[in-house]
Amino acid sequence: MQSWPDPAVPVVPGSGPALRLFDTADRAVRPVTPGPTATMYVCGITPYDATHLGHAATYVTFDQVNRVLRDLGHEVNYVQNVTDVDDPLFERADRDGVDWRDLGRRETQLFRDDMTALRVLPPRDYIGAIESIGEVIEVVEKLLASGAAYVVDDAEYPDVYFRADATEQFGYESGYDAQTMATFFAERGGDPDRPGKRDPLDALLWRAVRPGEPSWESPFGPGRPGWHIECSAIALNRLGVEFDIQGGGNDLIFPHHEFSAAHGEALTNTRRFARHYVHTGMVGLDGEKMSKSRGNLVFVSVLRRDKVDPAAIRLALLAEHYRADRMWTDETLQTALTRLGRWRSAAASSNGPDAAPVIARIRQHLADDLDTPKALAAVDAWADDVRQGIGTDPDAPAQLSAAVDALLGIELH
Ligand code: 5CA
Ligand code: ZN
Repeated sequence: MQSWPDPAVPVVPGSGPALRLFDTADRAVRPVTPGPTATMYVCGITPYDATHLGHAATYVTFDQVNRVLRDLGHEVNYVQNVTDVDDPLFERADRDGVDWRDLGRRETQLFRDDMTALRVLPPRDYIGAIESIGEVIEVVEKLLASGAAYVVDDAEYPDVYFRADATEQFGYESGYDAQTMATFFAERGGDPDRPGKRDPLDALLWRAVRPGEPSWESPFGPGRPGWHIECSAIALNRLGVEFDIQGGGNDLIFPHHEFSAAHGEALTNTRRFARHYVHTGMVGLDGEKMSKSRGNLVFVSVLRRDKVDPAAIRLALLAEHYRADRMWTDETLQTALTRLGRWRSAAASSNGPDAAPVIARIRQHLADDLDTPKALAAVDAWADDVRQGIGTDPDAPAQLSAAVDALLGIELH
């Protein structure tokens, strides 16, 4: 699929400390240690209700990771998918009397426009599920051949499943106990009661065609891919195993990322699909997680239509730590608008205090598990000084603007 336009990123003189991020699997903040090219896979949208502020928060977070890695001199090979074949998409298309492919295309385009407005750097490879069906078929064949997968004994619907016990280390990514796994599996798209499965936790790899559902031919019969194998195949084929960062919201910790990892490890006979599993907290509205099923959504496109500056939306999303579950309120946006105004007037001043120590602080806080609240506070303090007439460096406003653009994705002029 087409990605979206790449905004120019200013080069900031100097360099910051190495990036450390919380790893879900190890339950600790650890250094990210990529080679010259860092590799990152972030789970993309299911295109039927894009882009709400929860999505935006997640993609802005990984954009921060991308920006910090680039600032450290790495190339970033960033891959993202689009789940453009899935039940919720079909259901929405049915409800609205539109073709599910058209709905997917329209919502994906809206998402690209929103990401562009938020100055999120595009993935190098942006891959739809439809485009990757050949890749999925290939890996499902391998999993069947190795015994990691099996066909259920059902003449009508011979679905293919992955054995949860195919890898020894299964469960390491989430660290959840059996009860928690069972609960989340049932809540998040799993089918524990499907007759014929060997273990209630076994995950769907290939769904045999049902009447009225789209399907593709395969050596194991016509059907369509399961969810986890889509991300597994797309990541594996572009980044290889033990890529640097697997990302998404914390609602994907289990079963999605556990199984994506297990599929990848079973396919390659390795023990660790990604070196870091990074998860964002959930953004909510009115006391509840923002989700399509609850319908309590605030859309980036609606805010943009109401002429809200996208830089303020981004700043609002960066105001709290990415791992915190948090609520979006009118005040969140108001605070960001005020802050953006202050930063912009300071950036437009003819002089200010030396920018170098502020830039060093921004880098230091971002490297510390993306501590954006502290990074933003460092810019606030500089802007306050400018307002009070402290500082006489005529280059400081332009230097700080360039750093805020490169490191935080916020344009100040
Ligand atoms: N297509 C799958 C991933 S392969 C999917 O989860 N799609 S999604 O449209 O439901 O979500 C897209 C991304 O936004 C995922 O990383 C998800 O974890 C994240 N996300 C969804 N809701 C929220 C929320 N309320 N707050 C923060 N992130 C969210
Ligand atoms: Zn995914």
